[in-house]
Amino acid sequence: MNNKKIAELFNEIADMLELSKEKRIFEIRAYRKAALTLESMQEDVSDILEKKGIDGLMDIQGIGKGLAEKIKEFVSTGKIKKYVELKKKYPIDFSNLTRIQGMGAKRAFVLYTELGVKNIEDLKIMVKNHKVRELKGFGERSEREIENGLALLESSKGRLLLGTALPEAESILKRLKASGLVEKAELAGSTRRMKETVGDLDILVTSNKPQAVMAYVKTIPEAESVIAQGPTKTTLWLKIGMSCDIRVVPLESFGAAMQYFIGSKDHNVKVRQIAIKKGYKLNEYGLFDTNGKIIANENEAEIYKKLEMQYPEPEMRENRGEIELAQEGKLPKLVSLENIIGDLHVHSKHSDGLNTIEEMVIEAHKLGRKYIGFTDHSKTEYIAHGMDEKRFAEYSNEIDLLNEKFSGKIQILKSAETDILKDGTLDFSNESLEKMDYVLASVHTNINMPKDEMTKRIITAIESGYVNILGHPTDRIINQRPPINLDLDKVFQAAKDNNVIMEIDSYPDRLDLNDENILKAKEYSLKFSISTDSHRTQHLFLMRYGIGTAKRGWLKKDDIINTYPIEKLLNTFKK
Ligand code: DGT
Ligand code: CA
Ligand code: CA
Ligand code: ZN
Repeated sequence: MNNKKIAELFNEIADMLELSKEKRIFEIRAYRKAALTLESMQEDVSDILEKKGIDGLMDIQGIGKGLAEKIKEFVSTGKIKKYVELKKKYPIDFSNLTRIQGMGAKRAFVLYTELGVKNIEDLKIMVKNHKVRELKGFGERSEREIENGLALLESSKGRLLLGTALPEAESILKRLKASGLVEKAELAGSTRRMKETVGDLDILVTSNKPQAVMAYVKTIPEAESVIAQGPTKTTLWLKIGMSCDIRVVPLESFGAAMQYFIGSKDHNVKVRQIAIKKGYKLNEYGLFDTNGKIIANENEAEIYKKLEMQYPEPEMRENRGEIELAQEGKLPKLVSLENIIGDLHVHSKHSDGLNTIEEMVIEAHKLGRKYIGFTDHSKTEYIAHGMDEKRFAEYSNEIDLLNEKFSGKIQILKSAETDILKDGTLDFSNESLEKMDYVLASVHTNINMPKDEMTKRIITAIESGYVNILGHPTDRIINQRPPINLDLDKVFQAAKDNNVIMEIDSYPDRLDLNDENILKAKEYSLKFSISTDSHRTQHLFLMRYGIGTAKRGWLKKDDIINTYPIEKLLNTFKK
């Protein structure tokens, strides 16, 4: 994918422009917006250029002539001249440094001019020697926060978001299938299990020309280099910054190979023990009896069947109790994307979204959604252009009018992502809250509170009698920001007592609640809302990541309120 790389360059150009004396706000914004668009685009810009030329690029919302030319420049030369020039002046690794929570381009620049910090490694040394705390505007607390940020970056090393890995894997699979060299091509590994972060991609294919497949995979545009190659396995280094194992396996043992390479390793170890207890042997070539006779190999489901187990969906395969359930025939029937008929966390231009309410509604309708709930931000989120009471009234009127216009097609629900303030009160008057079809409430500010205070703050909101859904309950950002300090048991109990629903935010760097917390919340018989937290039309497609997470948390259709028809949905909001 060129898109990711160009998005990264555009963001860095914006960083560097922010540092220049003449503040070109519009230019900076244009780069940032284009970067966001590129990140969420399905089609690679090189394909668009090939098919429709530069005009095709200019058809993309937020990309004008100047930026389209820069994209073209990158695709044909691998460089953007403007970036190279700016970089001479600012030889700083902004894209990694700004991944640290609270570190913008300006702070990174101060660290560079004062301490010569160019990259993460330099920063580590300066933090270790306590040089950062001595800088004006930093201090001991900032230094500690940077230290925590560095640790988080370290622990996530090399693991990319599922939202980056899955589209990349799909584009490689598509190419393989189109090559005419393979019969089957399937995704395995953690990506297939929809794990929130991915170490490397694992792809299995069958082919009667393994040599040709191995020669072909070296040439795909996603590949940067070849790490290792044998007669049936190639490991590529991909441009997006991760490796990819591609294996050619025999058609007759494809099922066994899938069972093995989907993993997880812990799941496999346990399944193999079950095979041994039955007097069998299980490996990536098949399930065999003591004489080496094949019991099952071509079909994955058949292997589980012969082991007297139900077939566990890949998302469940973590050895968290699914194997025992499969043996007892008690696996839950998991929710699927097709069950989802609405989306209850969507932003528009009324706060920090890119599109109008109507544009979002039209796209949701095309996706087959029966209802869509708007949740623009409240006033405390001033950076996100949050709404005060007056602007909420205007927004409310617009929703009423659009409901008439789209009547019979899709229902528009009125809500707001209402900040939970420091003391647990909500960021709208009761009068406005009462006008909403439901209230989504989230924590966005003062996120470093101690555990008991934070728990009390959220429980106060839950007990207000107004809150229906708790938005991204732990407020973590994967690889960037740890979860807030929360006694989840207390929060879940309060939510149960007050009929408050837990959100599963599908945005790939959130996935909040995560799989483990969903399993915990299930013990309290809570209900869930899987939402996209969309800020533009393309984000409405992110639902599948929330579904993957929900499946990893063993959720069924009935656990999830946005599978309900509208009447039942509105009933669940009644207090
Ligand atoms: P990742 O790449 O760290 O996100 O996680 P996975 O699960 O994709 O792990 P990976 O790529 O090392 O291996 C893919 C699958 O292959 C893994 O899920 C299970 C299987 N596998 C790998 N190594 C072993 C092993 O030593 N024993 C068993 N039973 N299975 C293994
Ligand atoms: Ca893997
Ligand atoms: Ca692997
Ligand atoms: Zn939010």
